[in-house]
Amino acid sequence: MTQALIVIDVQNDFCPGGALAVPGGDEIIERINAMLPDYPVRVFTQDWHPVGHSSFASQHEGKSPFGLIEMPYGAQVLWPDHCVQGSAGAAFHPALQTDPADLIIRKGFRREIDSYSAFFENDHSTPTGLEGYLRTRGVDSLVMVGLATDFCVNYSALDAAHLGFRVEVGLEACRAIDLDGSLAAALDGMSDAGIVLTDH
Ligand code: VGL
Ligand code: ZN
Repeated sequence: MTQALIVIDVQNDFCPGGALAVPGGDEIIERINAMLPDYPVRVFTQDWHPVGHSSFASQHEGKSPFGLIEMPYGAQVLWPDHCVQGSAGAAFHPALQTDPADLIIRKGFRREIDSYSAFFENDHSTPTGLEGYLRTRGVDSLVMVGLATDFCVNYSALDAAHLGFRVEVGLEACRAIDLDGSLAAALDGMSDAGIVLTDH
């Protein structure tokens, strides 16, 4: 078994003071740094949106952040402008050790489509390429940590499980946005999909 650590979106905008701050988002960083040496394969993701991305409430007249709209691919939560390509908010948190990353994968770079998952964009069919990278490196088991538990970690873990990887989510190294019960729903959904939720 070859196990990869997948570190999801530990970026300034998802940490306190950021544009889409996840409560306690920076509290997980020391734990993630300490986990890195234990894994032979280490992948980091970065939410990486162009200016004017369609998931930004600012692009939809009369809409506010955390509202919902219908996109061609289904319902989409609207967000404050965040993780704009090249901005300070899109950078990794400065306390995160990034040198050990084998691969950094960016997602959400197509203006018309959001991408929560590290594997597929929100249409559930456009691949990011991460599956091929992991398979060609012989990875069959994943440990996922990062931000946010109920969005990008959740969708990444579900896609990975559907693709046939063994998946663990280290909940102590994740923090949630928790919009209208989204954390409880995500935990239930991950358990139902056979994802192992641990105290890492
Ligand atoms: C995320 C909302 C919008 C995440 C990314 O990383 O969980 N959430 N973009
Ligand atoms: Zn985003």
